[in-house]
Amino acid sequence: MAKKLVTRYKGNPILTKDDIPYPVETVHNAGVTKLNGRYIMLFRSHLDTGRSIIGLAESEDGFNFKPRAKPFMVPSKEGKFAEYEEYSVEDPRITLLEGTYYITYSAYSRHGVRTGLAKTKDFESVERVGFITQADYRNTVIFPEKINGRYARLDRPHSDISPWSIWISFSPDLLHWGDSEVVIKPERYHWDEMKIGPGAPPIRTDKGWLNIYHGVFPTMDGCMYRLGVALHKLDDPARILGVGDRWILQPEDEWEIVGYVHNVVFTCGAVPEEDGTLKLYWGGADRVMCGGTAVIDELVEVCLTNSRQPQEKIWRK
Ligand code: BMA
Repeated sequence: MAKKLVTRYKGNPILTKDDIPYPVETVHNAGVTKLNGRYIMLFRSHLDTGRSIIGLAESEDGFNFKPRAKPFMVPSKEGKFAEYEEYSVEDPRITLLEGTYYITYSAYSRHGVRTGLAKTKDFESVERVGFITQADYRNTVIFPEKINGRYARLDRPHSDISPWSIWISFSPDLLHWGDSEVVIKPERYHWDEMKIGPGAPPIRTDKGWLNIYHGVFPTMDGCMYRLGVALHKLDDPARILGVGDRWILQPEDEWEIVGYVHNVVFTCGAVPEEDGTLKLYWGGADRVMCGGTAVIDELVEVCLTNSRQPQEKIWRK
């Protein structure tokens, strides 16, 4: 059997709707970060309308989380934010950049889904910054530092004529983005052949930016969501050093196999630790939050020594 790259926390699931002090139907797809040594989790919850809001939970050890009494972000009632968040705010990702925590999230409305950007310094209050994509973009993750003087992000536009792929863009100010290029496409007849998208915000390692992404495979029984890894060049993240051939996590526990949407592990966050491990967080079957650990070097090694062959127009060297 292939080596297990992610060790599940024994107490999974780590957060469920029964823990939340206000009515929700699910707890899933959470971004996680650290503030003053404490772990902060922003999690998505479906309401019984089928729409989603974002809650906050805190932890000392990264696995035992206590939710706050009230949601952290609900669809805005103000101006353009009210218009474009009319239905839902979903799938938050958190990046600590120059002392501020930036939150990217999917904003759903009658106009489609686009990426919103919000910021906070303390997770007590939150300020909307703006929308940083047009419609039909999701899964936006911001790199935790400027690269060659510019901010960088990965995202995943929708497409009718190409499998949904991971793109990169750059910005002088986090609001205006451009120089976009496709960087990784799904590989045919592979575990992620149907579509891929960024998961956790990229993590800096000595050998490159570690990108933990999700990939989808269509089966006769619906889609299977798994997680994989890719490594981007440190000083030129539009270039890929390797894409792990194998998945690193797939639905195996019963709450990953059966839920609101069956057979889903979906990440929006991972926290690197000083000992060379990371804590990885994923939604199980769009219903509960799960956690685990991985050794960062092992994930990097999969990208470098067990990589897919570079293929023209699949990923760029
Ligand atoms: C994706 C997103 C995720 C969700 C996943 C599985 O398209 O909507 O939020 O976890 O599907 O349902």
